[in-house]
Amino acid sequence: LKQKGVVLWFTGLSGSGKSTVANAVEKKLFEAGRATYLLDGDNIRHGLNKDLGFNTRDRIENIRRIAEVSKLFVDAGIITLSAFISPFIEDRNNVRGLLKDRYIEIFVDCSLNVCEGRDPKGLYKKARAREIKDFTGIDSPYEKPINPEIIVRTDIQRVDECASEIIKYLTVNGFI
Ligand code: GGZ
Repeated sequence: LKQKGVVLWFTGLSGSGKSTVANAVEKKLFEAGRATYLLDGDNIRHGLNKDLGFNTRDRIENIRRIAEVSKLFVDAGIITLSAFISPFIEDRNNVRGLLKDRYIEIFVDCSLNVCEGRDPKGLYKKARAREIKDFTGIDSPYEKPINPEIIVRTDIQRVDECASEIIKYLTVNGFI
């Protein structure tokens, strides 16, 4: 009896906590004995998508490829956690269209102010100084989700609360 796969699609600003929350969810799923895989900038933008940058065209192609890879993992029955800014509504809707009922959108909501205050890699500082261009939230847009399945607020909730909320959604809706 094969487990049904699903993608947990984390969208939000740089520094919002997508990877952090996704890692916490993955840990809980691992403890529950579920097969998971986490896709994020570290394993995608340094490999498969290393030919892509951050202009609009490249971001669209980045998300398109990630959606296709996510679908392969989902077809293999794996709970796939994909954590990318994915700033455009149209692109996220295309992912939803590809994954159908196997797509769960999670808006990792955190104000630009708080994300910029965290600035773990100093990228916001560089973007403000015009040392890097097309930075999301500064000189490139982020379109907030309109009807995400789940919203977590990392500026007011602890990581563990966010992760628990997501696990609860998966349980209540029969995904796990
Ligand atoms: C946004 C950028 C940029 C620009 C480099 N804009 O916080 P991080 O560092 O670790 O995560 C960000 C990551 C965003 O890549 P994604 O593949 O998630 O973006 S998208 O879905 O929009 O294609 C950030 C870093 O790459 N980074 N330059 N200009 N983030």
